[in-house]
Amino acid sequence: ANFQKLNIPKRVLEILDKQHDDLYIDPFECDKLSAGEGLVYLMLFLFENYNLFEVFLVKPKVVRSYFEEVTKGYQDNPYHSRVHAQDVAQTCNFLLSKCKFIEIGQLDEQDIACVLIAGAIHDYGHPGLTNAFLINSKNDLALTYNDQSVLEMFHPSQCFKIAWANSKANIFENLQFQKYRRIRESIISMVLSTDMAHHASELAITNSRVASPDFEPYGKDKQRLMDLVVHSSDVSNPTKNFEIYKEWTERVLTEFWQQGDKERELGLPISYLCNRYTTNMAEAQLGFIDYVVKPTFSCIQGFLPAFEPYFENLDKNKAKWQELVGYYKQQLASIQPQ
Ligand code: 8BR
Ligand code: ZN
Ligand code: ZN
Repeated sequence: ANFQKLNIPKRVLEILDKQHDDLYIDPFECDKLSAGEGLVYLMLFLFENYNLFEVFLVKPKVVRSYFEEVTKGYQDNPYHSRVHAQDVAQTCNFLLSKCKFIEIGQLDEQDIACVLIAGAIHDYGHPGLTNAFLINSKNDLALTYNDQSVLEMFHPSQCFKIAWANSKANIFENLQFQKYRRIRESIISMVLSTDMAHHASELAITNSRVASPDFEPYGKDKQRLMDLVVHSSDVSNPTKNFEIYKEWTERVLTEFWQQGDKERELGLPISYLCNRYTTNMAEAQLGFIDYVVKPTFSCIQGFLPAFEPYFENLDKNKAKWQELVGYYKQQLASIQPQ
């Protein structure tokens, strides 16, 4: 691989070289050093690393333009920003590479490309408001998608449109028809799997597939596992260093609380975790780890045993939040509505 030709700033390239498959890379630092182009550099680096320019029959220039467009579509939300996109794509690469999903699922270059692109685009155009808010406020997006996985339908739809609207940025243009259809289907499947409304039901099915005697991670179960890898990466904050995890948590709750303020103003029901006067950040994370993240990564461990050493971070981080419950309780007691 020749990373020099990609024109990635030296300090960013050094980090990517060393940490492109590391769970503990600092995405905020990367973004800062990249002047907002972190997602572009990450994807260029990974395209070169896995020879994906050849899968798509495109020049780096086209890939650069495409992910510049994708980056522009991410609003500056506290949580659902281009940094989250970069974080999820890079966490997918950690699972592909360090946790050996490529070997275990016998992923070809096309599959690898689909997983990484799905991670990069999965929250494109996110308005910083949840599906519930969009539905309750009769937002145009909810009307367009009939209240069904509203955002998760919107993100990939926009990302295919920006490719076809601009041939200088169309990474799909040179794909043969059938190959394009398979890539498109796979990416859409992975982004739809990030809808938390599907989490419990899909995880139950995937668990039973992993435990089944005819489980085929490299065959009939491969797409299902690719879906889980992207969904897991989306909820992977609690598996990381506490410092970085805490930053993400403050951001996700800042975004939720801004939504809660809007809901209060509009007389809509205030969504779960969105009430800034009653939500204890530490308690919310204890619940998120126990009911969402642990079951998700237990399933991941079931077919990617190399994840095992990282699983204990969940309990370490739980212990840190446990110590903070009292602090956040005091904070809540000191603020009054209105
Ligand atoms: P999205 O990125 O698609 O929104 O999915 C992640 C969801 O998990 C969030 O919307 C939120 O409901 C929940 N969540 C909680 Br609670 N804490 C989180 C955290 N620290 N990081 C990410 N998601 C979190
Ligand atoms: Zn999302
Ligand atoms: Zn996300």
